[in-house]
Amino acid sequence: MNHAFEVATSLLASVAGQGRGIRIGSAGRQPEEMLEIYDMEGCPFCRVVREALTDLDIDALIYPCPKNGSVFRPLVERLGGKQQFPFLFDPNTDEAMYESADIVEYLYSTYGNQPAPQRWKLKAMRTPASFAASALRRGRGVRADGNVRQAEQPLELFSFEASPFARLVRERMTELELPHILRQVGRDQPADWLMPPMRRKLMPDYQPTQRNRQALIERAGRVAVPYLIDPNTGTELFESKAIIEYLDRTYG
Ligand SMILES: N[C@@H](CCC(=O)N[C@@H](CS)C(=O)NCC(=O)O)C(=O)O
Repeated sequence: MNHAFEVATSLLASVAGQGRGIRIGSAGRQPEEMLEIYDMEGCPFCRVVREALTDLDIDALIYPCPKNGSVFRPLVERLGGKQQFPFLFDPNTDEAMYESADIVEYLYSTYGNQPAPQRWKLKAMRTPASFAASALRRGRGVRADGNVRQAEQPLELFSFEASPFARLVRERMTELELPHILRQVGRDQPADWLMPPMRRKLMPDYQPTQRNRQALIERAGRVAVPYLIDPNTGTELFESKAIIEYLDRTYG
């Protein structure tokens, strides 16, 4: 499928998201040990949880559980009793739970020190918007590809939930059942809103304030999303198209 077309429908899906999953608005305390989330990129309920993670600026270990997937699905059943997604396990408190609304509330009260903001609570708006985003992506990031090579160590993806480019990579990682650390690169200052090429021209001395943006500058010399680190092969790269091609070549 044409990459530009995929980016366009992914952008429409971000518009459907009503602005959630772009900026950091409720950052509180970071979990000491990484939260574990069993999810599917294309699941509307899972999306709402990932939007909250961007708002709270919390990184998480994602275990993709696409339909027909055989890698992490059985684990969820062992941990929680059924195959339903999203499913959260917090190793800091030993809390485990299903239900996106409960997970969102738990994340805000435990790590944001406040109740979930209204835009996560208004179910009548939040849920149809998330379904619309999934519909626009026509079932991508929901079904396992089968015949995949497993990654021994989790990959790392620098992403924010509403990035149309990062979404395409997350979809592929779900289909390939690749566990990954989702590093939040949400926006927390006006300069973060400029597209990277324009920012390089207009603001050569751009200094990000967000921790993962600073880490990206240090590691890769610039901030652009998505950025993939694969510790299994020592590969690191920018650009959604190149990343998807790399994932297909290496794990597909
Ligand atoms: N009320 C639940 C609904 C969760 C739900 O229905 N998730 C679907 C995926 S979108 C699911 O787990 N389906 C079972 C499966 O994929 O096997 C929530 O908000 O978390």
